[in-house]
Amino acid sequence: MLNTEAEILFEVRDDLGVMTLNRPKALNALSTGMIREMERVLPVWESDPAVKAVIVQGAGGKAFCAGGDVAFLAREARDNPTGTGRRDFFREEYIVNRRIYRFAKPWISLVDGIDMGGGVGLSVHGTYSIATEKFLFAMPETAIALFPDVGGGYFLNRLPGALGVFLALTGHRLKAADALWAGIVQAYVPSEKLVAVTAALAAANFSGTPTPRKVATAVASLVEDPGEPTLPAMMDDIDRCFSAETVEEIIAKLKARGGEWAEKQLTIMGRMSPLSLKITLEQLRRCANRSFEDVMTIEYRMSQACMKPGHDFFEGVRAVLIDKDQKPKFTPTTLAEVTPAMVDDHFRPVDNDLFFG
Ligand code: QUE
Repeated sequence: MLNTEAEILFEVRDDLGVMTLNRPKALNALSTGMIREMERVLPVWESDPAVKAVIVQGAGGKAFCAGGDVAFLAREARDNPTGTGRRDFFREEYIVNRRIYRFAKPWISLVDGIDMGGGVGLSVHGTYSIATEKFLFAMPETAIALFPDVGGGYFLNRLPGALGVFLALTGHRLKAADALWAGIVQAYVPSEKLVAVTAALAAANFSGTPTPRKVATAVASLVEDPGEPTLPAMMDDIDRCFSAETVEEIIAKLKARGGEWAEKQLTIMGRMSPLSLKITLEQLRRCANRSFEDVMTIEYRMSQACMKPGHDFFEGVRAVLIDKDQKPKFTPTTLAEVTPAMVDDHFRPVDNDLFFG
């Protein structure tokens, strides 16, 4: 029986495993329960001959997935500071991210809406993502003093030029045409054609190693042109300003560049947690040329440092998601006051460290 009240739905039909994120009122933000269900069902689907590919989608027509249930994490730190919920959430989420990255069958995301933060970890590491006109991507974590996790250290480092650094530090949003240009999604299909996409995938033959090519062939007749991307005209500025060793250097380059675009990026970064900007740039540096598994170990350590009571993360969640005053009081207030020791504290081994054998 399919329980349509559940936060996440799993259904096998026409040789496909269909996973539906089902918290539409919370934009399908990921709870520990949803993640735990994934790690219960996905290993079964991975070895079940009745499942030839997995399709992931979000319920409600607005979001694929807005991220993690960060309000829960903030609540636990306040009400039960010694609780294990913050540890379990990130640990189990990253294990799922890694399962998707290594999944033995095609992992196909139908991204018909908001795809941010933790949602990106469910889509971008798979075989093939399809965006619609409702698609909206971002890694917005520096606004809540987190960092672009769920494998951000892996995929952002593989984007063209300094695009990954730009997306990580500013939380810049991409629509389908830009995400397609950047390689974050593999195809554009109008929302109204997604039913036909599922039918085409059900009719397809997937055997052997899952590759984007095999999925592309199956959906070729449904794919459309999303229009002109905006990123190509921005890439010179992005590469010039966001290729730097330090956040201060990026700020200096944007000030030297001047003009409307550079001023806008300075304003946006001025609202972010200074500590978060610095740990994020350090994350990308440390994760460059590392295996997916090494990246998840680094990010797990970072996540646990961010979950310690008193971290900027809790003020970020309060200001952006709970009180919604959009005026976080981050400490330190300035980049200059963020010491190398504060940054290094996010990269130390932790108790019950996350390693993949
Ligand atoms: C940065 C983030 C998140 C965010 C906003 C940011 C994030 C996240 C959500 C979110 C949005 C709507 C919900 C919800 C969570 O917003 O990770 O439960 O209903 O999950 O600026 O990282």
